[in-house]
Amino acid sequence: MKDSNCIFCKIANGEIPSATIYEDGEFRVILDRGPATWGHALILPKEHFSDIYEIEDEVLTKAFVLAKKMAERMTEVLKCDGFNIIQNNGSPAGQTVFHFHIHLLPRYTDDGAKIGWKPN
Ligand code: DGP
Repeated sequence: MKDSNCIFCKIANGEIPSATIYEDGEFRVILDRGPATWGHALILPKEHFSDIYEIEDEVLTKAFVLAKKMAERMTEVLKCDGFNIIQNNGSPAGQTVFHFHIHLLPRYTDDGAKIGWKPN
């Protein structure tokens, strides 16, 4: 259900303009306003779910299938060298907007972005 106070609800449903790179009936993919790398984008479901615990499995599945398709297409277009697909849940994990979203992060050799978890 739409949350009238949620900025990503407004963006996903076209009430606030955004740099949209893909849209269908259920999702909008926009460029992040503070890109960590060139082409950093976000998949937003049009329906409001605050995080992975709340999102319906069917929507979650479609969101990650879309993430794969976007990664394939963005890799072709941007000619990036790698790709992070990141999804944060809760403040300690870095979530700042409480509307489920998936980060699409094209990576470039030596891009210097401090992203990506590595085991010690
Ligand atoms: P997270 O930290 O996982 O909740 O990511 C939120 C991301 O959303 C962060 O990279 C900044 C981006 N963001 C926040 N507000 C806006 C906005 O109004 N427009 C756009 N394009 N991106 C936003």
